[in-house]
Amino acid sequence: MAAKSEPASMDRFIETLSPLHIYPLWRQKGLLLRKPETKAIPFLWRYAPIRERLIEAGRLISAEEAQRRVLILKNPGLDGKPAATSRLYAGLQLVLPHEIAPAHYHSASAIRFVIEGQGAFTAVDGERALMEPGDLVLTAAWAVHDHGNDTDEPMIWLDGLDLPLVTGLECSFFNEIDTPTQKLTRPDDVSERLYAHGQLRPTWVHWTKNYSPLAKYSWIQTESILIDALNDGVAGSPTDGIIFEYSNPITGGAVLPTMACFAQLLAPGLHTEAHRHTTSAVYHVVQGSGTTIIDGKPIHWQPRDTFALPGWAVHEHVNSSSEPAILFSFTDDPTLRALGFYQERFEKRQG
Ligand code: GTQ
Repeated sequence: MAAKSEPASMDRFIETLSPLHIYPLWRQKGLLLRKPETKAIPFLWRYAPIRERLIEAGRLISAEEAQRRVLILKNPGLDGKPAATSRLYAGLQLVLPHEIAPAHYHSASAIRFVIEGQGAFTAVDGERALMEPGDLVLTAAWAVHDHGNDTDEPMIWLDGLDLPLVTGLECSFFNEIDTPTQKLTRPDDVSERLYAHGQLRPTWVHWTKNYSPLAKYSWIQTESILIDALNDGVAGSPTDGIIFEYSNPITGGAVLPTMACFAQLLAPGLHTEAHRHTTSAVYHVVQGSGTTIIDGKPIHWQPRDTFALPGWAVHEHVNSSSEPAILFSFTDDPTLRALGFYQERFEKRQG
């Protein structure tokens, strides 16, 4: 009878393979996993202590010298990698009064969600987007962008980038341009006036780029959409409450090819159903307080905190307060959907 290989002879066999740089698939660990695994952990970054360090960084280095004065939110599970989840980067950026963060471009795509300050700008595609708290500003891959603050107050925002994905795919490019600021070719906030209403398309613009032509999604509009839905008694999604995706007004799809953005309102007393999806997310608290239970770990959040949801982690949101809570989030959803890797499962609630 043909016996199975003896373990000892198998081990001897395997030893002969390494000089040839080959290895048996049947012994390979961590390759054909039955379900997604990640080293990223559910984690919350409180705003106040980070803000303090950011202001201190403002005394130590200029925006110009730093290029971008950013404190990166590093997920403690990811061995010091500059990443909030295994595919998403997040950071808090400070631009002090009368500073410039010089013009550059890169193959990574970025979103900015404004936390503090009023009236600083991001220039992108020849247009300045003037930034107010809660505004979402896009700077897509390859688009030249610079930031500036002509006001007398510091400006702080959350940066979200697809950098771990881009570097993981070994496709990172980065360049400065010759001048600290880009040439402005269009009026401030013009894309908002052309596209923010969503339903009337300017027919003379032939937008063929793979990202939204709308540079800024203003908080005034986003907030009133959420509050109107609450007042209309809309229940929204069982797992996310009243949740809207920021969309590309041309395609109706995600704002960027690699990242999607969402604004959601959790009504007072809401405890959502639990689910998990392959996408990972970074959440930022705009208003209210609550708890998101992630893989059994309660993450208690307050305004201006930021927290990470690793891919495939079971989660549910709880707003036990008597006020509505509002969360902004960005995810890697378009990347996973484009590749056919999007999966979602409904789960039993953990709390
Ligand atoms: O503002 O362009 O947090 O290029 C990381 C890389 C911000 C930016 C970051 C960047 C930027």
